[in-house]
Amino acid sequence: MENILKLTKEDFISDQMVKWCPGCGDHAILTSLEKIMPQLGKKKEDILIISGIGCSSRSPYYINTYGFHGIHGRALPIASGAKIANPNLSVWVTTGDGDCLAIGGNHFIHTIRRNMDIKIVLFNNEIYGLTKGQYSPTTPLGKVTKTSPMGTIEEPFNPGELVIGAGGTFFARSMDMNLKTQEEILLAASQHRGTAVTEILQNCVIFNNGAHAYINDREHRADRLIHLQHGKPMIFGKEMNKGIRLSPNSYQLEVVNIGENDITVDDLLVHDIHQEDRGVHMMLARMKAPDFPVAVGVIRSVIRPIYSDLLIEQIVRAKNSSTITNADELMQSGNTWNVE
Ligand SMILES: Cc1ncc(C[n+]2csc(CCOP(=O)(O)OP(=O)(O)O)c2C)c(N)n1
Ligand code: SF4
Repeated sequence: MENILKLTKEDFISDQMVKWCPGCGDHAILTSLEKIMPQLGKKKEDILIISGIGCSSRSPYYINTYGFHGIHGRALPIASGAKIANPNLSVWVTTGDGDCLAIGGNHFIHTIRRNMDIKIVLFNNEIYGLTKGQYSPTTPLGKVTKTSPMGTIEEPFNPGELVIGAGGTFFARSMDMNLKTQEEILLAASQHRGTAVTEILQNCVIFNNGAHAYINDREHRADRLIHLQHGKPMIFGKEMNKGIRLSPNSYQLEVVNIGENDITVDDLLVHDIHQEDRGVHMMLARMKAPDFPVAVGVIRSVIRPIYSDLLIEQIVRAKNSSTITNADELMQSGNTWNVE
């Protein structure tokens, strides 16, 4: 038998030619996934990667595990079925903002509500890449695209808000090129029992180049991103002199400068990923430029029973409380009638 402890990143590199555009953020996400796969402690045949349709959804070809390239927006029902049929599998879904939040939006919220034990990696380039630049549910309001020549007139979804609002047990966010944070987050997602959603802000160099540049350019990112870490005060900024606290007046988050108005590190919020109440996590997921830094890292990780455990328990209970022992007895039980 294969010694699972000896697997390395190279074991997960497939022989398929990667067809993403040079410079696409998907390459960095793929590298992160290949790197964390050996750390799942699973045999390759116990890892399943499922996708819908889109550039991002090509990932199952590029990772050497079992995989399934499904139809547009339908990765999550396929993944749910696989997990129920074989709860031992580590089931991953790679999906885009169009695939997951437009056509697949309904499956997304219900997968989260049920707390299916599935790891969802949401590549968010705020555009439809594969179909050449139509706007998606995360495209910012007013943005000119191929299908919004005068600017969109729709308020976009914030995926974090959607996840937490649907009762999500795990939400994390990262930037495609920040491999260290990304790997840390994907590993945390892999260890979470329940629906773990990781949103990765991904650059589509061809149809939405620079969509995340405002928060991620080298010069400004220290002031426009905050890396949240469990148990640590929420500090950020080039000089590490800014922080997030709950305003004593409005009970909303606010950015403060450490050292001004007698504010010290002790006044800042300390990040607690396990806080049951959704309030602060929701506010953290919603933070956006220019008033707030965008939060990366694990924002929420709480424990709730998972669907497949509850289902198995229920099947055992049903079997134990029934006098029916086989399919023939079942067919002959209850209301039966003859058609004459
Ligand atoms: C039922 C159906 N509707 C529409 C399409 C066309 N289609 C394929 S991929 C896609 C959007 C992909 O965008 P996204 O999920 O954001 O992924 P990206 O390509 O940006 O990674 C669309 C609309 C399809 N394949 N099937
Ligand atoms: S079209 Fe965009 S998302 Fe698709 S491979 Fe090219 S750069 Fe990446």
